Amino acid sequence: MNEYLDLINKNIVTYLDNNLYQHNEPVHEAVPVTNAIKYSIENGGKRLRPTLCLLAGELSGNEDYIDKCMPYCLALEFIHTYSLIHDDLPAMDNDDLRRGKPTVHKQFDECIAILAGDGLLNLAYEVLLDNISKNPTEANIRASKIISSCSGIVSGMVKGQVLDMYQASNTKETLDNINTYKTGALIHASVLSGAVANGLSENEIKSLYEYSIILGKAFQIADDILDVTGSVEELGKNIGSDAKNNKTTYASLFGVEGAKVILEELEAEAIGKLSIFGSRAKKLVELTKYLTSRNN
Ligand code: GRG
Repeated sequence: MNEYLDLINKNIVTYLDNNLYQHNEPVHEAVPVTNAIKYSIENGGKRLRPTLCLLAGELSGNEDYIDKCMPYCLALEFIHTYSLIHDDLPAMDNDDLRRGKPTVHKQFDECIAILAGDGLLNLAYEVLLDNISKNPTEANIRASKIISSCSGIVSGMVKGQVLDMYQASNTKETLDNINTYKTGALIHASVLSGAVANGLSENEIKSLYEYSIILGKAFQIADDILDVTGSVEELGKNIGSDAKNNKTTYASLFGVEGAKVILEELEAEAIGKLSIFGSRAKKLVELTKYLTSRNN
């Protein structure tokens, strides 16, 4: 499905080899943390956020869209992986399996897991700033700011995680608000960073903005359904985590079948937002269908 998977994985490994490990080998005190970063990021992960970034960039028709997207791909996957490590901690969702392996705090310890997440977050900003210093364009500054605000406390993923940890009520409105920030914001940043960095028109960016908001919502609903119906083998993480943590989800509010109907409607709505791109958006349409019908 994902023609970009190998390319993204190769770039992640090369970046970490060049910027992290060789400076820490063999006796640097931070070796356990770099090992935990390697452990968490190098095996597994669907690389959906980098893929969305590349597919949005590809819409530009630029020959060098991959080069323009790659710093964002790395930053997005670093931030996403840090968020998974921290989300799995005992103070948050307290999970012991992720990407088919023991979570970082189980494999190493809690201190290492916290620091590995912190390290990944900082690496993300190093990549973005390095890119800006090499290519100081308005587009790169704007795309980097989108990633930073979508990851943060005012209107990003950290805000969503706070809302999720302290769910104020179990209504659909509360849930939608949590999902918009916790899951949707980084998906939104993935699509928009690729689009902005590649100079898509404001009209095209607006359509992709609307698309990404709907996609983020659909992605989380698919995740809610899989937490009930999925298998540990396919997901690489424990199922039933939402029920265990008394989380309200689309599956608990509407039942699995009800959530599936809503998901289908959102899929159609999201794809509709891509119509201005015509056949150029074929791959993005395919990815959207995969994301809403995925089993992992
Ligand atoms: C700790 C600040 C902070 C935020 C955590 C990631 C997150 C926010 C919460 C995880 C809870 C969760 C399961 C959210 C659903 C959406 C999601 C992020 C799923 C995992 O992403 P995938 O399926 O995972 O893209 P892979 O492993 O394929 O990268």
